[in-house]
Amino acid sequence: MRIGITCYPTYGGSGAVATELGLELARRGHEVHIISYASPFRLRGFAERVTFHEVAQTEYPLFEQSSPYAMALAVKQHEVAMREHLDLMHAHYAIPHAAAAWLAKQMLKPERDLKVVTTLHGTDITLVGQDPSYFTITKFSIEQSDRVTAVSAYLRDETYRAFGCTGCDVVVIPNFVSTAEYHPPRPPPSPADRTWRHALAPADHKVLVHVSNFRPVKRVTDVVRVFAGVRRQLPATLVLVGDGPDRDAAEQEADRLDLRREVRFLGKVDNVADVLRGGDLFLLPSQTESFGLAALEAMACAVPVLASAVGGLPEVVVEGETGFLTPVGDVDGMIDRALRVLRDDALHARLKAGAAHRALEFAADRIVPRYEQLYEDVLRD
Ligand code: GMT
Repeated sequence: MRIGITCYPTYGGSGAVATELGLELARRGHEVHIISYASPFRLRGFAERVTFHEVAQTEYPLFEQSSPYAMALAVKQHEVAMREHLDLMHAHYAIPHAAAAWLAKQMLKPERDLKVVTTLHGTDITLVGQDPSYFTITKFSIEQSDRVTAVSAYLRDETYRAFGCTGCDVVVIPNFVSTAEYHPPRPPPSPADRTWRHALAPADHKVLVHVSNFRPVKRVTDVVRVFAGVRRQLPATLVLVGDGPDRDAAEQEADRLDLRREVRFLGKVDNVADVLRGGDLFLLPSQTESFGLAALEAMACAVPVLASAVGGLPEVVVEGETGFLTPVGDVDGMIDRALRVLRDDALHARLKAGAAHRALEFAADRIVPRYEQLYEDVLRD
C-alpha cells in the first residue's frame, strides 16, 4: 500500500506512535509518506520506503496571529496524495490533522476517493477537542473519517461520551513497542548495559526513571516528591528524560528538597531505551493518560511502573504484576509502593519479569497487522 501519515513532529506520544508505525509499515514492504511541519523526532536518518514531506508555511504580515497551518497541511496532503498515488491518509491526533485530511480528500474528489483514517491519541479528545473553540470541528472530522481508531478502550469510550459521534465506530488499536529497540538488558548484562547503569548512578543506588514532555498533565513535581520520599529511606538516583514547560518547576522542587546531587535532568536524549535499561523503577504520576506509551516502553525494558490509576493506564500496567497504580496526586501512596518494590528483591524480580512479559502483548509485530487489516478494509469500501 501507499500510505500517507500526518502527525506532530515534536516530543510526544502521538508523533512517536505515528513515526514508529510508518517505520514498521515500511519494513513490511509498504511505501510511507510522512507529512508534517518538521521531521518527526523518531525519524532518525534514512529509512527505506519512508519519505518525509515538509509542510511549507509562507510568512505574511496579515497572518501574524493566525498562521493557517491546517490549510498549508491540507495542500501538502493533497499534493503528496496526487504525486505519490497514495491509497490513504492516516491522521494522528485529530486536531488539525483529521480536518486537514478531510479537506485534502475533498480537493482530490474529482479524481478519486482518498480514504482518511484518524487515530485519536489523548488530549485531542479529553481536553483540546472538547474546548468550545474546537469541539464541532473535532466531532465533524471524526464523523467524516473513513475509519477512526483510539489507542485504548478508555479513549474510545471517552470519544463516544464527549462527542456522541453519530454513525462512527471507533476501533481500539493499542499502542505498540518496537521490541528490537526496547528490550530487557541482555543476560548476562552486556558491557553496554553495565556502562549505562554505571554512568547513571553510583552502584549502590536504586535508579528511578521518568520520561515525558514535562507538560503539566505529567505532574513532574510529583515525580520529584515521590523520589524525595524514597531517597529519605534508601540510596537512590532519579533520572528525568525529556523537556517541556514544567522542567523549571521540577528543577526548583529538586533544589527546594535539597536533592540536586541525586536528581539528574538529562533533557531530550535519543537513546531512551539505554537509559530505561539502567533503571529499577519507572514513575508516571500523570493527571490523565489515554494510554501511557512511556510506561509501555519502560515495561518492555523490564522496568516495573508506578503510575496513576487513570485513563488508559490500567489497560497497560497490571496492578501487582507489572507495577502498581495509585490515585492521582497520592504521593505518599506512591512512595509506599516504590519502597515496597525497591526493598524486596523477590517482588522486584517478579515485577520486572511481569513487565517484560506483558509488554510483549504490545509488540509491534502483534499490533501493526491490525492497522494493515484496517487499511485493507477501508480500501475495500
Ligand atoms: O494527548 C496528548 O497530550 C498528546 C499525545 C502526545 O502526542 O504526546 O499524548 C497522548 O498520546 C500518546 C500516544 O498515543 C499516549 O500514550 C498518551 O497517553 C496520550 N497523552 C495523554 O492522554 C495525556
